Amino acid sequence: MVDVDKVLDEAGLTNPHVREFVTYWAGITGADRIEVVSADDDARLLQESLDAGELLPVTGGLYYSRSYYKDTARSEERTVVATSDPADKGVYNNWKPAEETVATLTERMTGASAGKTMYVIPYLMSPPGSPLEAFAAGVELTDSRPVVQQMIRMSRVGVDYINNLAEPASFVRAVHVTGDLPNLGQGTASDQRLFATVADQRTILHYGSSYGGNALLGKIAHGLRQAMYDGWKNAFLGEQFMLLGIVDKQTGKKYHVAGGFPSASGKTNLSMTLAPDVLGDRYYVEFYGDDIAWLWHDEASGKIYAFNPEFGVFGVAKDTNEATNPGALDSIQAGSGAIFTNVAYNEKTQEVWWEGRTKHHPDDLDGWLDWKGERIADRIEDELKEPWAHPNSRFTTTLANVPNIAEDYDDPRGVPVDAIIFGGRTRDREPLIRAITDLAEGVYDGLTLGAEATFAAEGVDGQLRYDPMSNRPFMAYGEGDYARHWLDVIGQASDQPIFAHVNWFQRDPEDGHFRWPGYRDNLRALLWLVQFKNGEVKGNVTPVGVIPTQDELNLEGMTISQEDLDAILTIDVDRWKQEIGFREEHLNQFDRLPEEIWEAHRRVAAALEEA
Ligand code: GTP
Ligand code: SPV
Ligand code: MN
Repeated sequence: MVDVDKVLDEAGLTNPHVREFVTYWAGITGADRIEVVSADDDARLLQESLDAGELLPVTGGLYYSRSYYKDTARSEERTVVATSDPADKGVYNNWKPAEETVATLTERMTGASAGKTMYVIPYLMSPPGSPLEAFAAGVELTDSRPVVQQMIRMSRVGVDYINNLAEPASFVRAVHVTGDLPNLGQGTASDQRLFATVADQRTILHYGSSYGGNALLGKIAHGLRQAMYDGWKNAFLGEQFMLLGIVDKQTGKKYHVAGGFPSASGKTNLSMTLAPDVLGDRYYVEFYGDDIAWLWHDEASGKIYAFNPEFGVFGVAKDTNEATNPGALDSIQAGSGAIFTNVAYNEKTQEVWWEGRTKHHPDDLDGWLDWKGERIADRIEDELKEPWAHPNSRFTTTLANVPNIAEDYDDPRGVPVDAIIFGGRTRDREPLIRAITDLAEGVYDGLTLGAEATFAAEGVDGQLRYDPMSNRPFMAYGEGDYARHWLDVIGQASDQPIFAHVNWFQRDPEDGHFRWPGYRDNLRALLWLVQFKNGEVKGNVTPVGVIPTQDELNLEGMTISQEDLDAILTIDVDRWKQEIGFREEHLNQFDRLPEEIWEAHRRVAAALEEA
């Protein structure tokens, strides 16, 4: 049995509630050793992982890891939110009673870390000193060293964050036990994995994975699911949002845009975007966050404020290259300390590669291993077309490595939000951008965000589904209550953000090409939105919002066919009428959906009938 007190004393971990929590779970999991970590331990832990072969070296002081081949994405089916109030059950949160969930997980975790080290990671999901700091402290226990290295990049890690809490007992208790990955029955009827956020106990228990979204508990489980629940009870919003600033050098003004796009649908790309060359003299984009934002009403200014609770980026590798996202490449260059997961790796040259990194894969196959560790040169005919990297392969790097990081990204006061945008992968119907000026219609738009699912979750790629506010996989409570909470939080602001719906993914039904070039050009749509909010352009009023006219959208230096432009700046009324029927079914599933949302729905439906 480990002498827990001795380890905690030596680490200077004094918070008695944390000590009690660590002692309890050390007993359950049966770990052989306990180690308290801080960000300063990073170099030593990396060396230990290299020595143990858990990490492989990448040229330039970077790192490579491979996760078990059945463990490469979030598992939505195995993820639950548990509370002791059945009224918290929603359509998407996989609600379970707290007591039985804790009992099941305690049983699965019993003795499951035997022979391993249990790392104690005290962390903070917030810039220190923020108004929401009371909800940001947590302690993750994990039996995986690579999880520690990732957490050190993704959150602020050190004992001081939990020793000096205003309320010493108020921290998220997060336990991660990897389990015996080859014997968990992933995807079968006897799947042993279970990922639970016991929201009303502020406890997170995840068993059976070492992949990011399932294992970095500060990020998705705390930063999103738990924050969403805490926000409901404490007047803030925890959302899967990117957060960026647009600086207009000519006027000296700065605008902040928060945006919810489903997983692997462009948040990282947009928040790191470079202005198109022709607009670069006047505008630039500043990065605040690419995956999570917490939003609240700031009484002093009457505005909605936001910050990014994370400390790093866990970005999709696929298609990241000099043209699509030079900022991301910059953030993972030599010296950044970045960690790659499940991309292709060359064991001789220690290089990495993923689909879309370059137009063609490297010609010389010598030394290249695919994401499963199999030699590419040995592939038989049938396997040649298979990707080298997993489609959900990722890179992990700290915010400070992002070249367009905003100077005030760490400011605990956050930044005022001028616009909230929603968007997903939608091959038809959704125009490039439609602005929405009414709060209820904006919230209604978020609730009815429909998109094609991606490889960020197991087994659902390409499927069309509704994804409220892009939070479907992270929903903590019922959708009707969630809508009410959104109306209440944003409704408090006297100076409210404008809403908009964007779509970079409309396709030509004939040959499937994207009608809008996307990436850097997406800034053009956001600039129009800012101008519209400022009253500088009027747009075309349609039943589903205001769309830019072709003259208003700045298309200088850009190539797009007239046919594509026409398609993305118009509304297909018949297709939208059909959509209204689907939305009605979708919204009808939700208990206690506010009347304001139904009114918004009926207003849009009636306007379409008249169109
Ligand atoms: P999560 O980290 O899973 O929450 O994803 P994310 O929303 O941050 O997604 P990300 O920005 O990493 O983009 C995922 C994929 O979408 C990448 O393969 C991008 O290349 C692609 N993508 C991003 N923006 C655009 C765009 O404007 N047009 C097109 N066609 N693809 C895009
Ligand atoms: C997502 O899937 O939305 C992510 C990555 O941001 S993960 O950490 O895997 O959830
Ligand atoms: Mn995400």
